[in-house]
Amino acid sequence: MMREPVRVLVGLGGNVGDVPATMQAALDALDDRADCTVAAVSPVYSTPPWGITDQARFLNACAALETRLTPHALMDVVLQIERGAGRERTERWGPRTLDIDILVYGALTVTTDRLTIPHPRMFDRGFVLVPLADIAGDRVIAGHRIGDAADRIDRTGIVRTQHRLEVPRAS
Ligand code: A4P
Ligand code: MG
Repeated sequence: MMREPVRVLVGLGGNVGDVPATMQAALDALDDRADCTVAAVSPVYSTPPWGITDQARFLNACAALETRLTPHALMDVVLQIERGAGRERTERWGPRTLDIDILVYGALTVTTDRLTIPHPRMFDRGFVLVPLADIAGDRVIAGHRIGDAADRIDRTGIVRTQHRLEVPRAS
């Protein structure tokens, strides 16, 4: 069945290993699929750890995708990519090579055991909102304009890095 592509926003984060390389590999893997294209990628930010603060700083970025995958199929793909990056689930909010959160899926609201979209904690987090505003500042999610939410959020310790992620080229 052919579905119309949907614009999806994802957050990428990690604090173990060569995180920019892991993020780029994840974007390439998503883009290699016939049912998914990477449309935009934010700069990479260095961010203080949130939740469990006694761990290394994170690198965070956001990307926009165009995909025909359903939300749950995309979640399966994301989990597979996280596993491929050597992600081991130990503690919630703990250290990780790569975490990919589905922040927004078109205008859809999803609330199942496995998936909550829009991501329930995205508006509490500078490490999500700051990079997201770079690629989707004018998007309105649940009544909040991303750019305005990013302007209001605490950005203590959040700094833009020189790491550059590339939008995979069409081939
Ligand atoms: N899940 C439900 N909804 C979603 C969604 N919209 N996107 C489920 C992705 N996953 C979703 O996630 C647990 C399960 O959530 C998934 O299997 C999926 O079925 P997880 O990745 O195993 O657990 P987690 O990431 O440890 O927990 P959680 O609550 O997702 O944590 P977050 O929110 O991802 O936070 N500090 C900084 N500076 N930067 C970070 O990137 N990340 C975390 C993790 C903590 N502190 C951080 C950062
Ligand atoms: Mg997660």
